[in-house]
Amino acid sequence: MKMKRKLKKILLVNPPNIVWEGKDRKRVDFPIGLGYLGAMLKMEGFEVEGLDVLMEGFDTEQKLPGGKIRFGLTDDEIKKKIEDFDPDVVGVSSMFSKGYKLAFHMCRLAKEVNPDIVILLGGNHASTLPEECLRRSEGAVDYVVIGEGDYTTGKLIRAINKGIDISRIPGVAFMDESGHAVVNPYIEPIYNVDLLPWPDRSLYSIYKYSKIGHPHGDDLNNTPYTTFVSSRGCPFLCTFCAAFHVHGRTYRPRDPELVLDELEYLVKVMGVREVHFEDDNLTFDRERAMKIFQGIIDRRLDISWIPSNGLAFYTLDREILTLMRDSGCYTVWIPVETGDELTVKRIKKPTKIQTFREIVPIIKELGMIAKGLFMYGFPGETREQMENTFRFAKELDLDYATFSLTTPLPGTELWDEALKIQPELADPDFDWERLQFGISNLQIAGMSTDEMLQLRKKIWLDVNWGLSENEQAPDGK
Ligand code: B12
Ligand code: SF4
Repeated sequence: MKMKRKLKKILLVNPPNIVWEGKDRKRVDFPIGLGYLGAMLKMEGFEVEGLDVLMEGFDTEQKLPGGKIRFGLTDDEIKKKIEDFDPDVVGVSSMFSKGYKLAFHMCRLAKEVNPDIVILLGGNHASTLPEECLRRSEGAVDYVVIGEGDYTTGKLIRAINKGIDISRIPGVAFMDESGHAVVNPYIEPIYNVDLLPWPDRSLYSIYKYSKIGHPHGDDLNNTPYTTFVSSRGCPFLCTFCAAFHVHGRTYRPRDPELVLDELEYLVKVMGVREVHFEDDNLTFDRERAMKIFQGIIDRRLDISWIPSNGLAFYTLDREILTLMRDSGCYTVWIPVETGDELTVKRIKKPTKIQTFREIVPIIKELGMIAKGLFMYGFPGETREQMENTFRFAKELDLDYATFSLTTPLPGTELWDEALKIQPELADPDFDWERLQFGISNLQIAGMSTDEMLQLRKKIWLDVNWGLSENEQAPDGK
């Protein structure tokens, strides 16, 4: 595919999303992936603006059929923003499978404003299913950027500008002139992540996210806060996890001193008082993590922080947990997933159940909040195995626990397992909106959705509030 254009102005968009009424919570955080992309594109000489439709229109809700609510700016408001900036390229993030329709809708809106706008789609869902995104977006998406977009996006736009054959740009998928999807070879992970510019936090105001205050995990002690990434990638093979579709299986840490420089800048220049680490595995390299935590203390950054996404639990002990507490960590999200020995092995989670028994009391004793993440309803899991998880959740005596119905994400081993039990998942037009952790209506555990939800309600009320299933939880869940 060859065409010559002069593309200069790029709008990077976090599209509207859906939540399921009463079952799901609206959340929005500084979209750090787009922040990284914007920083690199600016460095490469492009004119870049950001539009976070979710953040700008957080309180704007529109009821959709089937108990869903769309939130984010309205179509007219989105179009007006696009018209005002008048971009040559609109890059849309398609991170979550369940948000795929609205990501495509966003692309269509941009084409309605100006059919000449080149539309790029990137993020986890787009990287997992590039061909499908091209097909199902019905012409609204021109190119899918697969994997880390930091270098590929600029390369692609420069190639279009120079009229270079796009099939020569790795990490890109597109429709050829005969309407066939072409998926170029994938890129290698970015091994030296220290060479990347810091995410551009002026593209989406961190102060606005702080004002909204609905972050990942709901923890927020101090504002302004921002999301932060100190490493990319996780080498483990958990069967339910989709993170590798973008970040691969190679752990790529940033130099701790450079991480601390960015943190110091955020504190001293931007006034940041809380940091949410979105690393898949913040403590994977224990010594490196300790250097970062010690550096927060030595540089007197005086922040609060949380590991919002992931910790390698087997690296934790009293020494590192004390340093975490002393450097400002106040909540530890604990990815327990299951309390059933057989299930731990089946899902390939790199932890032992006994570790949680040892670590949770230390977290609490040190004065941090211990919150547990559990999953139940794995393919073939018996009721007894689920009960093992629920009993374990009670035994751990956590400050809070969430229970997700196991939801297979595309391109994971869990998806393949679920497919064997539920062949309808192979439907090429499968509705990805169903993949929501609170309501997943996939019958992968040989139990009805209602039964699964009833179990969830019971355990939720019991573990978190000591209430029976006929009572109402104070958090409304
Ligand atoms: C932060 C996060 C969130 C935040 C998002 C906030 C935000 N706006 O950023 C919140 C809390 C909202 C969230 C919620 C959920 N999440 Co989440 N989340 C993440 C997490 C931990 C980190 C994402 C991140 O910042 N990565 C770091 C940056 C640098 O990478 P990146 O975002 O991927 O961006 C790079 C590329 O993707 C690409 N790129 C990204 N966007 C674009 C756009 C264009 C145009 C281009 C060219 C390139 C490009 O370039 C970037 C730079 O290299 C990921 C795990 C992961 N490792 O990705 C899960 C992840 C994305 N989440 C996931 C899921 C399932 C969910 C939930 C559905 C779970 C639930 N409870 O129901 C919810 C749904 C939310 C919703 N309402 O729909 C899955 C998605 C898989 C899928 N196929 O759906 C992931 C991959 C987790 C996993 N381990 O499987 N999440
Ligand atoms: S340890 Fe976490 S990030 Fe790594 S594969 Fe497992 S769930 Fe995914």
